[in-house]
Amino acid sequence: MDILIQISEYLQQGDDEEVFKLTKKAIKLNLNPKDILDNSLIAGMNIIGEQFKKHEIFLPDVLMAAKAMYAGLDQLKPLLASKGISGLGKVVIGTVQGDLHDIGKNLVGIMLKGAGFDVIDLGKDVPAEKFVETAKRENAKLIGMSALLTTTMQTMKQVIEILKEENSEIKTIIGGAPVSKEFANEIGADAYAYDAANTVECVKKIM
Ligand code: B1M
Repeated sequence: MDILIQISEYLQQGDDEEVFKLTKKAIKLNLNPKDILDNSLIAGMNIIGEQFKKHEIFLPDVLMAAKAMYAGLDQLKPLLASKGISGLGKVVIGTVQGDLHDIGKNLVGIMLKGAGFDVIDLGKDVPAEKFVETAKRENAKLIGMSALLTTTMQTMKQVIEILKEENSEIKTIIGGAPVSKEFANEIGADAYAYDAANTVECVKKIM
């Protein structure tokens, strides 16, 4: 069986040891890291999302799949971020308050670092004020926010409102599964990105 399909299947079974071993093997076989990411790890996680939605699997299964995702992702990290340039400017990123989903946000951070941005990662469950305070203190030009829950997207709006009230020149980019270009326009975000690679393109355009 194709090694990428195998990785995806072990991820769906929540088998982090097999995902670790096979991702290592795929890297040794010189497979493109972006292919390993998209066609095994993210593909597997998308299936998990669908099954969870249909109540075919439950939260502990999703947690185990997330652990397995990290077993693969941690090995891909240095390869995805290997360009090693820096100095394109500071970006503050985080997952918004109330939201504990950080896999996508971490991928965005990896890709931005790889493209040469200085990334300050505030982690997950980040309140609106913390995004703004950190960006101001660090003299960052951009705030990047991730949300995976429809209920947490409104924190993005709060950040933009604070920036507007302060007449700040700090720009914003948003992303995450429930977020859309329309929502970005509605709340006045400077950009919306649909995945980590697209984030790099958008950030380069707006900075
Ligand atoms: Co949860 N979860 N989860 N979950 N989870 C979703 C998001 C859900 C869609 C599943 C479903 O029902 N199909 C659903 C949300 C429904 C909704 O609001 N519409 C959901 C739910 C309901 C929940 C809980 C409420 C479940 C519960 O407790 N009953 C709970 C909430 C906890 C909380 O946050 N307060 C919960 C918990 C969890 C786990 C902790 C078990 C785990 C997260 C582990 C972790 O992140 N460390 C988890 C997971 C893994 C998922 C799914 C299955 C996968 C998310 C993921 O990591 N995808 C997810 C289903 C899905 O999204 N299909 C689901 C892989 C990742 C690479 O993609 O994060 O989309 P993604 O990021 C992409 C792009 O979106 C984009 O680039 C990334 C790379 O391509 N992107 C950005 C993301 N952020 C960006 C920021 C940018 C730009 C682009 O600019 C800054």
